[in-house]
Amino acid sequence: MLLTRRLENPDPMFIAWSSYPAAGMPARMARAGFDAVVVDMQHGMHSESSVLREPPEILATGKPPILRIPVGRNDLASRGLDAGFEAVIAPMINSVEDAKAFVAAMKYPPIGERSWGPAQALKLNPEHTMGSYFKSANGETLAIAMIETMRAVEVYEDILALDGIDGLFIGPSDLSISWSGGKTVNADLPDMQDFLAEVAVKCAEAGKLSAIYATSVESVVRARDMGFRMITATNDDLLIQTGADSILNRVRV
Ligand code: 3PY
Ligand code: MG
Repeated sequence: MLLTRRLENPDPMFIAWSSYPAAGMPARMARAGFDAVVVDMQHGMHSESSVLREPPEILATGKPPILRIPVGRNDLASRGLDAGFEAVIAPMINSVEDAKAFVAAMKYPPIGERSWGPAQALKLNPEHTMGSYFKSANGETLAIAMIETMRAVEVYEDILALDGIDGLFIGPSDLSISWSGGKTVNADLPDMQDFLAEVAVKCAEAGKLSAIYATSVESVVRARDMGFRMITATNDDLLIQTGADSILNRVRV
C-alpha cells in the first residue's frame, strides 16, 4: 500500500490536514504536493459520509489517505480501514488500556479483533486477493496513537512498545494545556521541546513512526530537525488564510 511503501523512503513526510468536508478538497491538497492527507473527524467538520467518500479520491492522486477518529470511536477506526484509509490516528490515547482497545479494532487476530469486511479497501487495492489482504493488512495499515496529555507522557514508552501500535502522533496543543496544568494553550511551549525530541528518538529506536502536528513553518522545521518522520505542514483552513493574506496584504494600500 502507498503509505508503507512511502515510509521505506527516509525523507520526512509533510502532510496536509482536512477539516472541511468540501467535495474534492482533500484530494486537491494531495495534488498540491503534500505527501498524504489526514481527514479529521475529531475537530474537523467531517461526518461519517464525507469521510467514507475520501479514500478513492485521495488514492487517485497517488497519495495515502489517513483518518483521525473522534476520541474513543474505535468502531470508526476499523470502518475507516474497510473504506480504504491506510492509517488511523486515535486522539487522547492516555493509557495502555486505551491503546489496547484501539489495537483491537485496527488489527486482525492474533494481534487484535478487527472484524472481516474490507469491501472498498479490497477494490482500491486490486493487487490484493482476500487472502493476501488478510495476511498483510496488519502490517500495511497503521495504528497511530496520539500522545497529548501528561497521563500519556508518563506511559508513552509502554504504549509505543505495544504490539499493534505502529507509531505515536504528538498533539502539541492539547499537550501544552496538560503540561502547563491548564494555564495555557501553546503548541510551541518551550518546556515541552526536549520531550518532543525524545519521542522522535524513541520511535526511531523502536522502528516505529514518529508524527507530530505543527502549526507554523517554524514548527514544521523544528519537528523535521528533531527527526519526526511525519509532520502536519498545514491544514485547509490555514492554506486559505495564508493565501488570502499574501494576496491582500500586497494589493491593499
Ligand atoms: C493537538 O495539537 O492537540 C492536536 O490534536 C493536533 O491536531
Ligand atoms: Mg489534540
